[in-house]
Amino acid sequence: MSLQNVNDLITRGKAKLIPGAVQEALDEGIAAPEILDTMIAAMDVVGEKFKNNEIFVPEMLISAKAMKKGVEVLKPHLASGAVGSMGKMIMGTVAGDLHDIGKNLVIMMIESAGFEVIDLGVDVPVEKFLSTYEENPDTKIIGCSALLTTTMPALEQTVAAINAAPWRSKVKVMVGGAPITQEFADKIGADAYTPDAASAAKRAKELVA
Ligand code: B1M
Repeated sequence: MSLQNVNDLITRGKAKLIPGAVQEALDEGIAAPEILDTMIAAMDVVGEKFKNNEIFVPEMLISAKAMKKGVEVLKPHLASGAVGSMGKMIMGTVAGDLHDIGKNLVIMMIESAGFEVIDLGVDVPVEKFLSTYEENPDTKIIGCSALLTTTMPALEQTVAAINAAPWRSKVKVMVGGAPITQEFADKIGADAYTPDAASAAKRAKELVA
């Protein structure tokens, strides 16, 4: 019942009501990852409705706001590690792409796995990934997110620029985002691809082990 409520409030973009609903689900003993899965599934419904012209960008945006409010309540229940002990990671959504919910979830799980994350935000130009590494040469991993098929080329260009950098052998490159596949990651020369935030954190730990 409360999971259904969480789902409804995300799809309807009820940012003010969602924290209470998420808290209610937690109080009922529903595990935080299960609540998060419900929220992600709700965003998929939003995406489908957008694709079918049943809703438009503003509705997608208010659902995104609701999702963010819900994640704030879940965060302490999902993330728990000692931040920084595994080293530094740089994360950003590639140029031309404004989607950040997935990136933020990946950051949350990676921080929880013990990394200190430098979040470059969204619409990050290639040069910014490079200059941030050069300012932080102790960085172990650079992570790039892309949510649009139209920004897959920007992901490819970002990874190509990192691959051409003189310090390439000192850092690992992770990529992800809904349209990205292992095959694409291999093609563009990334070190790792993962489909979701939990597996991203696991893979990050393996990469620096
Ligand atoms: Co946009 N959007 N959107 N959108 N949006 C999608 C992505 C879309 C699939 C919707 C659809 O048509 N069904 C579609 C893309 C189609 C395509 O490319 N084939 C789309 C479109 C078309 C657009 C616009 C072009 C619409 C327009 O303007 N006409 C526009 C583009 C703007 C731009 O970026 N330049 C646009 C805008 C927006 C909003 C700004 C309104 C808003 C984003 C708000 C925000 O992020 N702050 C938005 C939203 C909310 C969505 C949907 C509905 C939800 C995205 C989301 O947050 N998902 C989305 C439909 C969908 O995803 N089902 C859609 C939940 C999130 C947890 O999942 O981001 O996949 P995800 O992240 C996952 C994994 O991918 C992975 O882990 C995460 C957690 O498990 N992952 C990584 C992500 N990064 C990773 C990095 C890693 C590893 C794993 O390693 C480094």
